[in-house]
Amino acid sequence: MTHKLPPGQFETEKWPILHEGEIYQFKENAWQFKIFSEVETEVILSYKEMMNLPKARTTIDMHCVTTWSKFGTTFEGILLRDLLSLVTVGENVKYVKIYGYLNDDPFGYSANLPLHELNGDDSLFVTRYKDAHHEWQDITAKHGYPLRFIPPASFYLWKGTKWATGIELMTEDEPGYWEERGYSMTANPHNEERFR
Ligand SMILES: Nc1nc2c(c(=O)[nH]1)N[C@H]1C(S)=C(S)[C@@H](COP(=O)(O)O)O[C@H]1N2
Ligand SMILES: [Mo]
Repeated sequence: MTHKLPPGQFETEKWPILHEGEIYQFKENAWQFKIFSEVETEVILSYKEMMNLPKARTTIDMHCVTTWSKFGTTFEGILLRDLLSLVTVGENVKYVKIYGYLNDDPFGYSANLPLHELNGDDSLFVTRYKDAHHEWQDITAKHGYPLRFIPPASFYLWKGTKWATGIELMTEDEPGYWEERGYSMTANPHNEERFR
């Protein structure tokens, strides 16, 4: 695999930790994941139902807007396209918003993304990872346990919602948490799309 360092980034072997609010404390009974809005019938999954879905593995480079890039982390998780196969997506849906916890609010954090760029093998809600310094292990609480979205490498990492709780299907692009605060809607690190 060829690793390309985007402009203005430096490579780190560590995996820094960045987020707003408290680290979410997982309680299985209270946890659920919702796929909603422009769908025929919305779906709510329990933790067990989520974990019983097929798992995929992919190696993805991460690029954080604070200028670090981490190459070659291998993730295991549930492909976004497999989750969307559980619903009938409205025909005019072009964008998604991926929600996660901010403190006690399960929908307090969000990030918007174009759906057509999330159909690949590099678009998954991860549960485990492995890198040069770690054997296979669960995603830690700080990185988003029990379920965390990792975006394709063509997006900055703020599009990777930790403590993920749902996918909203949308016909129009709508800003998420950081996008409302001035960050880029498209967020391609190779074009250095940091701000809007
Ligand atoms: N729920 C939630 N997800 C989040 C955030 C957050 O504040 N809350 N921060 C985002 C930002 S700005 C970054 S850079 C990455 C950092 O991921 P990491 O701490 O695993 O490196 O998480 C993203 N996902
Ligand atoms: Mo960030």
